[in-house]
Amino acid sequence: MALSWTNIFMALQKNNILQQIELARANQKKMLAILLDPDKLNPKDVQEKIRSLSAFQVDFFLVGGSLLLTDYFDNFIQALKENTNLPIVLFPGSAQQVNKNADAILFLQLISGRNPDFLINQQVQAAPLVKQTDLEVIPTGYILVESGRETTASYISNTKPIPADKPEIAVTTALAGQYLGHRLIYLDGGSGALNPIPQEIIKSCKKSLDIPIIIGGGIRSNEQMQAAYKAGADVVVIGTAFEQNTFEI
Ligand code: 1GP
Repeated sequence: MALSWTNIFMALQKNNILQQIELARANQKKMLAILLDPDKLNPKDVQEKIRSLSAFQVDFFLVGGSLLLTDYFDNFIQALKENTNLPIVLFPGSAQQVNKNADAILFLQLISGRNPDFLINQQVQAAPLVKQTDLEVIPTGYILVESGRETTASYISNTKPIPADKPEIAVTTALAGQYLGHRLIYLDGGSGALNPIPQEIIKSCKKSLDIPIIIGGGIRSNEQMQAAYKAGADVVVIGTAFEQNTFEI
């Protein structure tokens, strides 16, 4: 089959997700990513879910979760691919969640924690699996911030999130991530967080960092999303509110 320019352009786009995020940041364009957790959405419901998102300007999908309770991760990615042309980016809770059929992977290091398993062990397990794929690998400093109650992410990772009223710890951690070579910083309150990441934390990180910032966890309304953008988020991630169809416009 001859490749059309549209196909070539789409392929180029898919292999340059980091570049797209950096370009958007340089042009002060804000991005929206939707997190789909295979534990919470059946592959047969993917089509309907994608349809329900058509009113939103979604830039890419994140797929993953702290746990993996189901055995249809692969089918889930397939179902998603069949229903969208947007990039599919893995957001793995562990090395088990590497999948060759996605477009990219956030190669996460949980730098807010002091658990060697999520600082280096999971990455060592994942590296040979990633090597066998064509996934775009995006080194990402992942920072959990306290968000009102213990989240699955902090419980499962056995790490303490950064206190919500300590922006200076968030900034120094994020800066360390940047100097370690991470290309993105993801500040996360955790899925279903009671409170989104405080604006003070986003603002302080924005002021100090030269790399894009992703903000997620507990964003349930357009107002909260705009507040995160205004404070300096380059990408906002929404999972639970779209999963439960409760996002307030
Ligand atoms: C969780 O940042 C994501 O890791 C999304 O959080 O599910 O609370 O939107 P929510």
